[in-house]
Amino acid sequence: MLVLYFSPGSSSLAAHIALNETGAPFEARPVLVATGTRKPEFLAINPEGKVPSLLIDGRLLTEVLAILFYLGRAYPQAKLLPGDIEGEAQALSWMSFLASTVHGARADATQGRAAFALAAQRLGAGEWALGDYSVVDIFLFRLFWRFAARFQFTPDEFPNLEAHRARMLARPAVIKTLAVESAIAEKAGLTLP
Ligand SMILES: N[C@@H](CCC(=O)N[C@@H](CS)C(=O)NCC(=O)O)C(=O)O
Repeated sequence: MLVLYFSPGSSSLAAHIALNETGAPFEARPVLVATGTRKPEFLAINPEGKVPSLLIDGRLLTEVLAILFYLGRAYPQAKLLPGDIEGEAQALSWMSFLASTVHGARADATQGRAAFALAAQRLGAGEWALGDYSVVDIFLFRLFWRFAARFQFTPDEFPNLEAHRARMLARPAVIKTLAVESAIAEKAGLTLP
């Protein structure tokens, strides 16, 4: 049994999309950043007070990178990770870069631009980060979707990241996840992204 604790539009969006991509049954439990994540009930589940938090048969798994890796490996039929060791290592390299360099630059527009310039360079002219669609694309999408809006990137700044975001927004799992999260955000008076 999988349970995902998420807050609309936050880091947990990547895990939520990946779960919908796998087709696995899961329960999604909303917990709003900064209010819900600091409540004792949630800290009893994850003392770090962060989303995403995934329970796998009651066992806690945290960190976007680890959850995406787990889902990619646990549901191979969804083809969210390459099947060879070098491909998997490339996925971990990309996701480590996204979790540290890109997510780490979220508080500052200048650093954010520099980080996304590196991400754009990594992506290059390809449709997907690793050639075929993978969890890396989900992670990259969530960060660009959120921070392009926050930093007010113009459409010509990162054309390949814009095109990647458009490809992602056409995927049924992304459409479904954003519909669920937008409805919860609206009720809470939040706007996405
Ligand atoms: N390194 C963590 C970062 C997760 C994170 O920063 N989550 C934020 C939302 S984007 C959060 O839960 N904040 C709630 C809080 O600090 O109270 C990961 O990759 O999962």
